[in-house]
Amino acid sequence: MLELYHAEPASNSLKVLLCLKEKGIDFVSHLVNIQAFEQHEPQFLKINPDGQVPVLVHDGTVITESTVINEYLDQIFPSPPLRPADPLECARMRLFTKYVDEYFRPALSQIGWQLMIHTITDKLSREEFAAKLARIPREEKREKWRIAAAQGYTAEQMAAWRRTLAEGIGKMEAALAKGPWLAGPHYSLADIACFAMAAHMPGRFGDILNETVSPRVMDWHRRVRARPAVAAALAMPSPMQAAARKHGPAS
Ligand SMILES: N[C@@H](CCC(=O)N[C@@H](CS)C(=O)NCC(=O)O)C(=O)O
Repeated sequence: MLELYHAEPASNSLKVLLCLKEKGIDFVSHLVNIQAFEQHEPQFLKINPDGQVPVLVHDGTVITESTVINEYLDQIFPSPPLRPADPLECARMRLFTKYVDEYFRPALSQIGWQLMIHTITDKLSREEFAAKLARIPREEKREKWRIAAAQGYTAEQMAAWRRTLAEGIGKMEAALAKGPWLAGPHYSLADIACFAMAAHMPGRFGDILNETVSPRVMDWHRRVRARPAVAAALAMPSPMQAAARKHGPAS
């Protein structure tokens, strides 16, 4: 049996949902409301001591990290393949998934967090928030929550993260000049990783992602969005949808 612990259909959770839906795999969905700090509850920390989603549980075995989960799923359920058989195409796929994990997603996350955090923390007293912070297992996550809720990030930091997003979109634009999908001729985990991050970007980051600056990425975005698996993943229910629609994804 496959179980997925996930949050809103965006970002890292969307990455795994897109893979599961593309392969038509049945799974039990456990929604984790990260706005309500459910990811830091003792019962969730027993499943993932890092206190973050997504988490896949396959026949009782826990697998964490969205990119690792997707590669695992592609090995266990090889049809349709989402890792190219051609070694060079596969290397291109991995360069995108690595870039997303190391640069693109952290930048997007910090910006989204800053925009979203007060809708969560304003409902809490100082003491309640301090208690929530103390339960966060990962130092970088604790800092992210703390800084965004307190003084917020500086304009320079926010500008640097926006430059990273523009750089990532530039890499995608360049790749799409060479083929229909990011790694080449086949839809792959590279497209899934990048779309999971860029799904909500048109409009919200209109200066970075638009028909003039990144026409190929805009066209790719429409083609990915038109896939039935993608529509199904985006339609997954979420306790965070209302807030995400208003403020952008926070993760
Ligand atoms: N590298 C991890 C990152 C997971 C992650 O940051 N997940 C976010 C949601 S997209 C989370 O659980 N955040 C909870 C928190 O910050 O407290 C992955 O790719 O799975």
